[in-house]
Amino acid sequence: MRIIIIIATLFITTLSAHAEDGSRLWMRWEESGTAIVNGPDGVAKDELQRYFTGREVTLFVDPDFPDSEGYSISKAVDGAITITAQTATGLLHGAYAALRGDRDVTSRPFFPIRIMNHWDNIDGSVERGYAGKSIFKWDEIDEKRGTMSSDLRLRLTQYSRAEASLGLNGVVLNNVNAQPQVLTSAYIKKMKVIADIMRPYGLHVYLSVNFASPMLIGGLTTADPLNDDVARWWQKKAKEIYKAVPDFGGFLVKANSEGQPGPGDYGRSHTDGANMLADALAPYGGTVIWRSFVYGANHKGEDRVMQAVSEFLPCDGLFRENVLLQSKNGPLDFQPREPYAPIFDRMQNTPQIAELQVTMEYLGQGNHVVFLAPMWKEFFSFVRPDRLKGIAGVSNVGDAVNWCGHDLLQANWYAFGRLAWDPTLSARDIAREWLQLTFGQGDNESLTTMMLRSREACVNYMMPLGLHHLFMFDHHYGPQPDGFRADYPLEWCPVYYHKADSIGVGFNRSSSGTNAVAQYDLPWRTLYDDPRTCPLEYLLWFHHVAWDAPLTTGRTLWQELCWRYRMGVDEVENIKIKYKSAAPLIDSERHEAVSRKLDIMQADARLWRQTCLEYFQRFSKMEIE
Ligand code: BDP
Repeated sequence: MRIIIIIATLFITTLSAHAEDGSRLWMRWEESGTAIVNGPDGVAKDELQRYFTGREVTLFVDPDFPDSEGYSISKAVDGAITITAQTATGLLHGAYAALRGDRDVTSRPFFPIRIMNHWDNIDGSVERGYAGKSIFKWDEIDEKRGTMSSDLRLRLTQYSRAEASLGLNGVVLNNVNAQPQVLTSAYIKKMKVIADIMRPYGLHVYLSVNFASPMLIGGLTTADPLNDDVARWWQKKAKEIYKAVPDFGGFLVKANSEGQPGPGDYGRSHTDGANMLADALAPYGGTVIWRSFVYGANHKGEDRVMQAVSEFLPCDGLFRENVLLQSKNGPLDFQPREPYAPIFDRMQNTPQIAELQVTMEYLGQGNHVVFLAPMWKEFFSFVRPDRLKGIAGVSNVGDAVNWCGHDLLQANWYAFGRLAWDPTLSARDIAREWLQLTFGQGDNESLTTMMLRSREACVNYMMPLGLHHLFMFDHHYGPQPDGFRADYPLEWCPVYYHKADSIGVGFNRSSSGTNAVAQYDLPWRTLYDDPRTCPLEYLLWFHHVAWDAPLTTGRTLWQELCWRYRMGVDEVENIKIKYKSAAPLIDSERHEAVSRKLDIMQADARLWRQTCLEYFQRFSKMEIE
């Protein structure tokens, strides 16, 4: 008998351990089926009926509730709760908040646009994706019948649930480097099937579009935005799209950037291009999201970080009302640390969206643990959220069982969504909430601290003190500080960014250099301009500093550099120790998977330190301390 019990226990333990594959994300509620849920049928009701552990919930639609996506949750003395909202989507957001444990709150989203950008190609590959292939398996959608396999349907439903649980309201299904085929009738029909799955979760679908589509799939000889046939082609496309998907969100456009076509090919401006598309979408309430990530071509010799402002300032105030400008948080490209992008200061008459990268292109990709909420909070400390219309996250999701390829990186998806709903939440609160929901082990201070400090660790072991873009060409994973190729644009070469020489290191962007500081509002403009007042975090971003220059820390620049690289590596050691000691709190399956990743992170951190310091030493001729 005892043996049978032991075997049975072992069997059950194995089974439950096996279930800990990360696939349930932060939505690990057990099915209870105990609650009585009153109110309209829909996903909110279904979710609560299945998972709510209290006794009774009432869903109440109040047309006068002041926000179409928000909700309030109130609790009566007997423990029953009422969720009030104006719409089914509001009720759903309230239901997820209730499942998270929120009570007696009224909540509404801060940003009107909260959107996930997938850099997924229609062939299933994902640009800068580190979690397998795309979840949108276009090939497996039968557009004639409007069907897909039950596996795919389940996956996309789970995905929609996850986004809705965070309160997001939009998903761009495909890569900004857009394949034109996505606008063919077959793909529009496929998109309809996806949109029908997402709609009950309050999600609008958007598409990235290729500006040359009228030529590439429409048979026209031009894509000039001022050509009538071109405008008509887009109007017809818009009509076709909205017939299939009446709540289609709109187009995301990467134009005249990194080889993508755009209005510039015809001597036209960004406003000409964006406004033509905006006019096509306007009758249906659609939006054009135009990206400012543009450099090169027209800006020979201009400091790359200044080019977005130079290019877009002349357009300020000239876009149609349904055009939004989307810019990355920093002026370069998703580096571990950048100062904020001054385009948010300069474009005063254009509604803007901030683009944040949830996928870890420049942050150790699928291997390092870098919790990004502190980085995004840092951005919001410079760019006030109320100056933004929306927030977009470049997704880190793929078809990996645990969605993100790394269990701890699910936290970045979570953090992005939570900040999109409420940018005033603290990084600490988000980390704690996520840990609690994901591992269910109460408040673990050690893990919380580990996550909060991980981003600074990464900055230190990769590129401290304002250094940037020391990455290997193309894949952006490891260090390549000596990177230079005569056949590449200079803006892709690490040596262009650090400018190390026998005197010192750093890019002079002060008023005596490229004067990029002039694009910033006060007080940052003056603070950044002077190496004595420039925060150390940005020192080498804005200044070329002598190796032996004394810093406010009491160390010379060279000593500080060595010290920070060391700190970065040491912190990774700390992260490993903290994670190891949390073993009793985490199921062995996820604990081991993450531990393996931490080993890689540690080896990489050491390599970063060694490669960069040995390289810079060639110029400083000083000893690595
Ligand atoms: C860079 C990526 C590239 C993207 C580009 C973009 O390396 O893959 O296409 O940004 O944002 O960070 O358009």
